[in-house]
Amino acid sequence: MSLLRRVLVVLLIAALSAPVAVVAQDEEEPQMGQWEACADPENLPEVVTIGAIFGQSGNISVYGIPQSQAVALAVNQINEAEYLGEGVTLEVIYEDSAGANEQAIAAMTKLVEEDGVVAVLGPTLSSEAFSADPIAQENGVPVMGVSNTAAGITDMGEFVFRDSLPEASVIPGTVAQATEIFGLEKVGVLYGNDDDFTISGYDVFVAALEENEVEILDEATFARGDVDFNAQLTQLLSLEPDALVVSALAAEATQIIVQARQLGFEGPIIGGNGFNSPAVLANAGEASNGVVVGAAWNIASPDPLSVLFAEEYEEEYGALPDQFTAQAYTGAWLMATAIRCADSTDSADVRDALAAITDFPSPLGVFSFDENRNPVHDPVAQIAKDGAFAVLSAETAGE
Ligand code: 1QQ
Repeated sequence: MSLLRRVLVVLLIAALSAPVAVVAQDEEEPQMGQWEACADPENLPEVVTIGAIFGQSGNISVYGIPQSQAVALAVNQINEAEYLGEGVTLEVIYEDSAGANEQAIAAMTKLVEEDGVVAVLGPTLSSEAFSADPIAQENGVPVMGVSNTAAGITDMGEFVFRDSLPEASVIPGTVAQATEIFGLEKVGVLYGNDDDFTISGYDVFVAALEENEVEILDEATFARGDVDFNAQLTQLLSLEPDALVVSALAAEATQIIVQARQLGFEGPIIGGNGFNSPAVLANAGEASNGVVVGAAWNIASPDPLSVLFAEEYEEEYGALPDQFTAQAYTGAWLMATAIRCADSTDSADVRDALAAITDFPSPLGVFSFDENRNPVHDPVAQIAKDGAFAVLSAETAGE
């Protein structure tokens, strides 16, 4: 919160409660890192190093660059607050996975076996995680996905965590809400069949559509890197679906939205997590109006730590944060908290401390891991309106 706003809020509270104004002064400002479940650390070395693997080049960089920025913001705050103890600095070695499994494997191998990092954040894609995380698991180094949403990620082992809600925790609610608001009866389904996340999202969509008694008129597939979806879309739209349901990463999602509108489709386009980048809306332009997607976070969240994060992120980078940044920022704080509570750079101790985190206040809400190291909190359904994600309702959907 800016100083001015802070002052205004305090003045307002004081004015509204004059006889007990002292209460307002005592009230704590919302701030990260006030989770008091463990004592101040005393045994950490001057420099504690973790790794971060994000797709910072190529098509995936619309996710990976904001993720790196969000981690950097968190780490600056962690160091400023001396969260790991007096004179202790948290350092991050960033590696670019470029959306490529081989590159993710090379990055994880370097971080774990050469750099000797305490823990790793990332990699960006579920496919990369399935390739690279076994290296962390075998070496006993905790790894936390901050955007992996495919089924089975944490089944790789007890050192594998994620703070990103899986598609299975997000899509069913989105489909149920969209079905009700738009009165969906029949849809066409389009998905990438060469990526773990897009396949997993497809599986969850099919189950959710069945659950809501929405008929799947037909399905079509594509591969990562495809740019022309006219054949698949022409076929699906010839069946006159009420909505298109799409599981795709950002680059393909953008073209699918644009080309579906060019072919005259005006109905809702329901996407999975790949649609959650503002770059999809910006690059698709007006065509993105009516895109529906479930998320782990929306900027409209009234949670004080979410409001604060959005302000701080915007101030630092001159752009609004998105769901991926909220998850990456929270992930960095969670990992720092585990190191702080372990008061040790032993990876097994950090793993245990991470698994023990419950009710941690964060921009994602009050955060806990379940017994399988997956996040527990509520998702939010959104609709794209004039280039931004609004919370989905009959009103925002214009129905
Ligand atoms: C995954 C995803 C992507 C959309 C991350 C950017 O959810 O690969 O699991």
